[in-house]
Amino acid sequence: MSYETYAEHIAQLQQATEAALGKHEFEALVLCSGAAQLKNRFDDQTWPLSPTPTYSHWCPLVEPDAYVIVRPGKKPTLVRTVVDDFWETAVPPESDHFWEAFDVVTVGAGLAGDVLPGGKVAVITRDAGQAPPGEVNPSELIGALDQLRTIKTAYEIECLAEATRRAVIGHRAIEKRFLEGEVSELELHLTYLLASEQDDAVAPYKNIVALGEHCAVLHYVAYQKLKVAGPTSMLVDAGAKCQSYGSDITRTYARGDGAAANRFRALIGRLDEMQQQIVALIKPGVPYEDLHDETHRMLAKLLIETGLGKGSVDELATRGVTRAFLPHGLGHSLGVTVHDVGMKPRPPRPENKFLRTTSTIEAGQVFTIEPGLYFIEGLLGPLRAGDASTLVDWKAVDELRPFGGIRIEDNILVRAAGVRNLTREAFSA
Ligand SMILES: [Mn+2]
Repeated sequence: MSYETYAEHIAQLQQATEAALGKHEFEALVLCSGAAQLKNRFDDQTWPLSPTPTYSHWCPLVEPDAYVIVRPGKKPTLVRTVVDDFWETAVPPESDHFWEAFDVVTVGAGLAGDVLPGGKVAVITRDAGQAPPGEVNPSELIGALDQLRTIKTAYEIECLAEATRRAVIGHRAIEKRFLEGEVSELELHLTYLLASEQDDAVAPYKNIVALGEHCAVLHYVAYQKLKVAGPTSMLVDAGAKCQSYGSDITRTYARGDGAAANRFRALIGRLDEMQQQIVALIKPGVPYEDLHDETHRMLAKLLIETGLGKGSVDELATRGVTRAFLPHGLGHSLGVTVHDVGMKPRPPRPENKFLRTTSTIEAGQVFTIEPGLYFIEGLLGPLRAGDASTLVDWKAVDELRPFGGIRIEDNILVRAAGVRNLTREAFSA
């Protein structure tokens, strides 16, 4: 990676940030990486640093007590706090492309205050209790800066594409290990980390690695050591980082023979097709929530065609049947945080309450498309007990329940004409 587009990324950010500072009447902006935080007050260990996202938008350096200072008409300053410490050291940055964009100032412990600007300053930090002087986390300015994060620069797209390629290396390794036979969730999780060259603490989010009925737990991270043999399923939802940018990819697999395993495998194939049909509907101007609604109609059709659902598409989509099989939202923005900001200008309609994305699709956005189909007792139990019970073939549900569920998730860049599917592109390379 050459990161030749980084200078242009900073130039665009500088221009847009100057406009936001002018509008909200600030003379300078201080973005704080954050302070080292104790895991709890009775412990002497600190959490790995996860910097303030607005800081990471400018600077990929992961160090505590670093500051990016933005002032109209001036080259941005990067203040580093360098401490003489023979116990610990920060992970060095993976490349040197960013230093030249800043005037770099190095200070000793606790001395950053000497070089930070005075006047009407906005300070954005994850650690408000340890903030330097200024107006801390002004909400309107944060809203404006969050908006900037929704349309990716060429540099950000390059980082997200690379983060996707890195994750796909892990996905290939975990698929291979799963299909080989007897294996535990813990071993699969570690296989992914090793192949994608990541420590658990620096992955964009904790890997979701589930076998069998655990695939029905949407955020399953309780990796068990128990070795599982024979026909079963695996759901793996795991990403990787490039600079500060993270990918977020899910695949589901089935292993072994038998009527139930074969039926579940066929269902994975159908959901995979459906996911690509949703991606094909993406274009600038379409409200994201419309895609989510269309997903429920497509899922209703899939349930009927695979023998899980009975009745009409309309009944299944409007009487809560599809929402019991697919409770979460269709996707979310990606960037320096895995559920990135700025694409939820209003809450979703009540029946879509977990949808994180309600903005209109625009060129330059990068978001996930991640439909699923799960057998979650807490949602199917009430459905089975209610009026809509006759719309489901419960025998088929009970046959598939040990496989937990399916999710297929890709990372999508919207372009003026069509999309670039960063995930399928990396899998087919
Ligand atoms: Mn996701």
